[in-house]
Amino acid sequence: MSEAGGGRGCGSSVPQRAPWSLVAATAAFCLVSATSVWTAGAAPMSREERQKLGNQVLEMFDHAYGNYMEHAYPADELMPLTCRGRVRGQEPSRGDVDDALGKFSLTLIDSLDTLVVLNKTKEFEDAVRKVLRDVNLDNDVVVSVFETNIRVLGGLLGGHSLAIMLKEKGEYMQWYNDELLQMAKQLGYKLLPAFNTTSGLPYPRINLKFGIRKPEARTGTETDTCTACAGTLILEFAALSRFTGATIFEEYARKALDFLWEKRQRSSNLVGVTINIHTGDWVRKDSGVGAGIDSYYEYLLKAYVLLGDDSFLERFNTHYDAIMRYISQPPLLLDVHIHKPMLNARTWMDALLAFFPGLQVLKGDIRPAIETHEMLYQVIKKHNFLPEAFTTDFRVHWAQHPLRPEFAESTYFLYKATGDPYYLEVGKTLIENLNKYARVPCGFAAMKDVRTGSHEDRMDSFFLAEMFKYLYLLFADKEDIIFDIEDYIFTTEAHLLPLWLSTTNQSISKKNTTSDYTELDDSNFDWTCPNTQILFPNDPLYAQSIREPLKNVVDKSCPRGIIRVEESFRSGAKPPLRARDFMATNPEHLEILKKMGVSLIHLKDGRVQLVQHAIQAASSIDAEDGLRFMQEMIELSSQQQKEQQLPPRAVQIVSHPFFGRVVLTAGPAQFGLDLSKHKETRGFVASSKPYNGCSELTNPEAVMGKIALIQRGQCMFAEKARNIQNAGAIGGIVIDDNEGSSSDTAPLFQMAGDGKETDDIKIPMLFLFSKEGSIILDAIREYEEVEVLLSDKAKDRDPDMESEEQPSSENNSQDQSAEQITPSSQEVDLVDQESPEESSLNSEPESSSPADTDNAASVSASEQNSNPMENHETTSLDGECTDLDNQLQEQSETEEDSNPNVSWGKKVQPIDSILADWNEDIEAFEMMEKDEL
Ligand code: DMJ
Repeated sequence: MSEAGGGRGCGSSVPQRAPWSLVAATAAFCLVSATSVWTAGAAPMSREERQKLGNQVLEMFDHAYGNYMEHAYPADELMPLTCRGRVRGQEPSRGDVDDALGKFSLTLIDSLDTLVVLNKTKEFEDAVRKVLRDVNLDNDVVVSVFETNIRVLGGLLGGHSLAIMLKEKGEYMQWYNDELLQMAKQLGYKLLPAFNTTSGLPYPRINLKFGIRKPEARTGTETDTCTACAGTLILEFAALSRFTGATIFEEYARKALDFLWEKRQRSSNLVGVTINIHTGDWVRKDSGVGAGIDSYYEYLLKAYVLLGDDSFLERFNTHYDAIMRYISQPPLLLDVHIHKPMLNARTWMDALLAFFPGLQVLKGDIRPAIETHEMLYQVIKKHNFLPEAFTTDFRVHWAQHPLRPEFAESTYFLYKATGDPYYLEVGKTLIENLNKYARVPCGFAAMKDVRTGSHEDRMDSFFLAEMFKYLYLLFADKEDIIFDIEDYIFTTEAHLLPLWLSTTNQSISKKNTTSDYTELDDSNFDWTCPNTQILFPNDPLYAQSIREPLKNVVDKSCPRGIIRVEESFRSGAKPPLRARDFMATNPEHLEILKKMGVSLIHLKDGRVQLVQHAIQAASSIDAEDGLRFMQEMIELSSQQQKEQQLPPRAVQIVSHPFFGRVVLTAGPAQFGLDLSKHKETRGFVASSKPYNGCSELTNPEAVMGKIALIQRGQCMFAEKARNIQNAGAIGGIVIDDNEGSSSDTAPLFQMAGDGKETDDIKIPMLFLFSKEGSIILDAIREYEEVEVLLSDKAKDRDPDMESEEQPSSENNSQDQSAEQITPSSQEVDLVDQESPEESSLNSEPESSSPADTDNAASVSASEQNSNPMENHETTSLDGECTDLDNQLQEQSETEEDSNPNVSWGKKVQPIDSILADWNEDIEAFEMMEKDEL
C-alpha cells in the first residue's frame, strides 16, 4: 500500500468511495507498478545496467554529501565552487532564497532519510547523532515558514520515521529514543506564532528565536504569502500531531487549508499565486501549477492519502478538474487568470511545474502526465537541464537551473506506473548531464545559465533530499532497499512519512473537519483510478504511442503563443491578430485593433503608443483578444529588449584538477574579439604588473602568449586591453576590485569602450566579479599553472578534456586575427544586463519564480513595421511553420548574442499607461465577476 509506487493495490475491480481504513489502498490503486511486463517500445534495461546506474547515483551522492560534510558542515549549504559553507550573513544576501537558511545545518537534516533510502544506514546513524549534538533551532534568524516546514520539520520527521523503522528491525539505531521527534516538536512550536492571523494563513517568515511582530523579531509586517506557502503544511504538521498526540499542529494546518479553499475563485475553482494573509484577497490572480501554487495541490491529494479524509480528495478533484479545463493545454501547462480562465496569463512555463506529471500519476491520470513529461524531456534534451522558465515555443526565458529534482520525481512516478524502460533511459540522461555539466571538484554546482553552461556557487539542500532519492529509486529493485518504500508517502521535499499515521491519533480530523461540503455537487468526483496493471501489460506501447507525436515538439515548434486561441479558429474563422505579426502600416491590422478596443496614438517624437479600453471593443470576445494582444505585445517587447543585450560569456578552468568542470560567468566587452562569432580562446593565465594594467606592463615575458589577469579600476577597460595586448597577451580577464562582488548577487554588464576607436584591440576581453575572479587567483596559488578557456558557451566537459592536448598557438593566432566587432562609441563604462532575480515574482519563498515580464516591458508598435516577419506567412493553424518561420526562430536564438543593434529600444513607449489601462480592464472583469456572483 503506498503512494510511493509499488505492486500491491487493487485488482481489476474499481473501489468506490474507499472507507477510511482503505485509504492507502485507494492511493495504491493509482500507482500499481507495471514493471514486470514489457515486450515492446524502448528496449528493456538489464538488471546489471540498472545496478550500474544505481551505483553511479550512490557515487554521486557520496560526492555531494561528502563534500558538504567535509567543507561546509555545520553550515546550512555547500558552496561548491569556493568549497566552503554558506553561512547566512557572511555572504552577500541573495534575497528570499536565503530565507531557507536558519543556521541549522539544513543540508544535513534534509539528507537524513536519503541516507537510509540509499542504504547508508551507518552514515544515517552518524548523521542523526550529529543533528542531536550540533543543531540549534533557537537562532536569531528570520526564516521562511514554508521552507523550514518542508525541509527541516519534514527532514526531522522523515529521519524519525526511518529511525524507528530501523530500531524495530533490531540492528541499527537501538539507542534512539525519539530525539528527532522531540526536535521536530520544538520546531513545530517555534513555527506556530506565524499562524496568529485572523485568517489562519501563516505569515511567510518567522524569527526562530523571537517569533513574530516583536521588534527583535524583525518580521511580521508582511501582508501577503504565496498559496503554496500557506497550503503546504498539512503533511508535516499532521504527522507531527499524530506522532506526538499534540493536536494543535494538524488543527492549524487544516485551518489554513480551509481558508484557501473558501477563497478559491468560485466560478473557475482556481486559486491565485499570492494572497493577503489578513483579508484573504487574491494579490496575484494568475493561476498555474508551478511556482507559488504547486505543492498546495500536491498536499491536498497527499493529505487524502496520508490522513484518509475525503474532504481533501473532494477539494483536490475540484481543483484538478479546473486545472485540466483551463491550465492544461497538452502538452503545455499555462497560467491563466482566475477570473477569466480562458485568458492565458503568460506565454512561458516555469520549471517547478515539472512535478505535476508525477502528481497526475498519483491521481491516476496517466495520459497528460506522459505528454507533459515528454515535452519537458524535449526541453531538457535541448538545454541539458530544464531552465527555470521557458516559453511556449521552448526558448529559454530564464536560463538558471538550481539542480531542481521535479523532473526526476515525475520520471520515477511514470516509470512506476508504466514500467516503460524509456523512463530508465530518461533517468540515465539526467545522471549523465549532472556529471557532465554540473559536477565540480567540490560537489555539484547549480547552473547559472543553461545556455553557456556557467555555474553558480550553490548546491541547494533539496538536491540531496530529493534528486538522489528519486534517481536511486528509479533504478532500484525492491530488494535494493532495506525497507518497504510502499509503506510511506513522499512529502514535497521527498521526505518519507509512514502511511500507518492515517490510523493513529485520528481525533483531530474526526472532531475538526471544518468545512461543510454539502454545497458541492460531487457526482463527478473521480474516486477511482485506471488499473495500470491491466492497462500497460495489455498495451505495452501505450506510453510510447502517447509520446510519439510529441517527439519533435521542441525542435519543430513554431513560435506560438496561445494554442487554444489558434485551435478555436480552426473551424474557419479568422485567427486573432498576434502581436508578433502586427504592422502599424497595415490597414487591416488597424481595423482589428479597433475592434479589440486598442487605439494607436502617434506621439510627437515618432513613437507609437497602444492603449486598450475593453469597453470600446466590439464584443467581449474582441475585448479578451485585445487584452491578450496587449499582453503579448508587452512580452514581445520585453523579449526583444533581452535579446538586444549581450548574453554572458564563460570562463572555464580546463587544467588539472578542474578539467573544465568549473565554469565562471563572465561579462563580455564591446570591443576586442567577439567570442560569440569566433572560436574560443584558450591559454594559461598570468597576472599583469601593474595589476591594474593601466600602464605599460613591466612583466611582458610573464603574460606573453597567455591570458592576462588585470584588476578593474583606475583607467578605462580599453586601455587595460591595449596594455596587455602590447605585452603579447592573447586575451584578458578583468577582475572586479569590489571585494565580495559576485555574479550571484550583482547584474552582469558589458565592458564598454573608451569613446575612441577600439578597432586596434584584437584580443578577447572578459569581466569577472571578485568572487569568480578569486576562484582563478586561488587556483593559481594552489596549482601555479592554470589554463582557462574563454568562450560564449562552456565546452562539454567530457572525459576527453582531461587528456586533451594543449591548443596549438596557431589556433590562438587565428582567433586573434579574426574580425572585430564594431566598437562602441558610448561614453558609459558599463551597460547593465538584466538580472533575472531583480524581476522575480517572489511567489516562492526561495525566489524560484521566473521573471514576470508583465511588469517590466515596453511596447513600441512602430517597431513592428520593421519586423522581418511582415513579409512571410503567419504561423499556420495546423501548427506547421513556414521555412521562414523556422529560420527566423533559429535566427532569433542565434542572433541573441550577436545582434545588439536591434533598434527596438529606440522607440520605447511609456508602459505605465498601458499597464494601468490593462489593470483597469482586469478590475473591470473582476467587477463583472462579482456582479455575476
Ligand atoms: C523543493 O524544495 C520542493 O520540492 C518544493 O516543493 C519546490 N521546490 C524545491 C525544489 O525545486
